[in-house]
Amino acid sequence: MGLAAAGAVGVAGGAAGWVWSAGSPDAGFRPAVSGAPLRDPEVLGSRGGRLHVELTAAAGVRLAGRDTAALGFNGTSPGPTLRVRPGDELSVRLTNRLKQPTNLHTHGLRVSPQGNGDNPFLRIEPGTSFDYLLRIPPGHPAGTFWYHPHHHGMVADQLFGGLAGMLLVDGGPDLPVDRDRVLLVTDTTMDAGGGVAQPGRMDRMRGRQGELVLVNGQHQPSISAAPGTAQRWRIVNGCVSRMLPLRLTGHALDLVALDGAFLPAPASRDRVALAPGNRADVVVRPTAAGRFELVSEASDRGSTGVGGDVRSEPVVLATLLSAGPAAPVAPLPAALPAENPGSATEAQRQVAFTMGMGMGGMTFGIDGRAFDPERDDHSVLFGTTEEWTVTSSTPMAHPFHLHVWPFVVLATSDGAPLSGTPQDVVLVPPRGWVRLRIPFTAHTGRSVFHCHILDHEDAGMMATIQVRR
Ligand SMILES: [Cu+2]
Repeated sequence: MGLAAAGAVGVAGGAAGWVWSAGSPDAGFRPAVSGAPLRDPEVLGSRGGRLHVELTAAAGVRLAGRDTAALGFNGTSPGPTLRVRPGDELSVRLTNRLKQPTNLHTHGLRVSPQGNGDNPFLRIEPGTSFDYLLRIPPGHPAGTFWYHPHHHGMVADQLFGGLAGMLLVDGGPDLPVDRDRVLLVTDTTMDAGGGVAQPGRMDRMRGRQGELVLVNGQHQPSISAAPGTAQRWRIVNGCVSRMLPLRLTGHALDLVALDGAFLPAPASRDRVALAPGNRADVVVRPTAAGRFELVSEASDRGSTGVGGDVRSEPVVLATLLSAGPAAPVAPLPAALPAENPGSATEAQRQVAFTMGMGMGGMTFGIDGRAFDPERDDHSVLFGTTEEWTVTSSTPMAHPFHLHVWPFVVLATSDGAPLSGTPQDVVLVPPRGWVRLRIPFTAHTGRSVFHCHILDHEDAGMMATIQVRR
């Protein structure tokens, strides 16, 4: 066997000659490429009001410059970026070449959950295809969304495996930027041979965090931007469980949108914290040459309550390289087309849900019950507005996600800053609560709400909702 054939195995010199440490756990997975220029995933855009795409989910993608057994759509992780406009029809033929069932969720899109729409109850068997048809309403907000599988029980494994992609709705305001980029952040753990590691029981309890944090499938890519230029970065937290408290050294982050919804005006923030599922659109405007790091800072999601803190260490996601003479930056627009959050609307009903663990912390559920797709947990009259109080009865934070119907966060027990705009994921603090206003407009049908720590969702922290006329 020659060196080339040995591939990625580790090599150590010893008194007895060369010792191969193939596959030993401490050999680990090492990125072959780190710091390369950030690549955009392939873009598939709509024409004449239609976009038809074929997405094949299968194992075998390049990650961090290495061939791996990780999962992808059409041979890449992330999959292609889908670009549509309000009023478009998006048809997706999803082909499942995995060894287990899968399906597709268009995270954040305000589309029908019925039939072959954004239906989380569908089960696409291995070796079969399914035709989705997503009708984007004409009034749909322009913004940053994403797609990933949502087959209950396998969501965490399939996302950790690499199945995710960007979904952009165009038609927003022209921001004064030179580049519009997507940064889909995912994490995974690979063994030395490029296989995706299986998490242990405690990892599932905490919510697994991958050792390898990737941006568009790349390890610590570099992003070039000359002083005086501006870039829009659409950052998605596509991690199974990892919080991303983001900071860009030497810069403020000019936040323009959160969860696909524009803020009323750009907000200059030192730090933007994204829970799993959250998205932030920020404008980055270097004024001087330098090397700056986009960092996810240390975070603490509480503890499992059965021995085990839920923390993550700081990690560098990407590097901003700015070269050239210092130059001033163009101002951002003073106002953005934020939706009216409907503050005048009185909620017709007050509702409370509790995200919790039972049986000594070994089971996950909502209101003490594990997910049952056959059971109707909450029924809503179409066109009404509800005020929900969602509580975590555990010493752990849980990111709450509702499909199809976005909410406005009215208050949180930890006093986190409020966006005032519609969002679809909000972090419920450990033993804390959030209060949400949810207008159930635009769509009827049956869908789900759940914890976006996807190990918790797979373990049962999900419930059904039915919106009917
Ligand atoms: Cu959770």
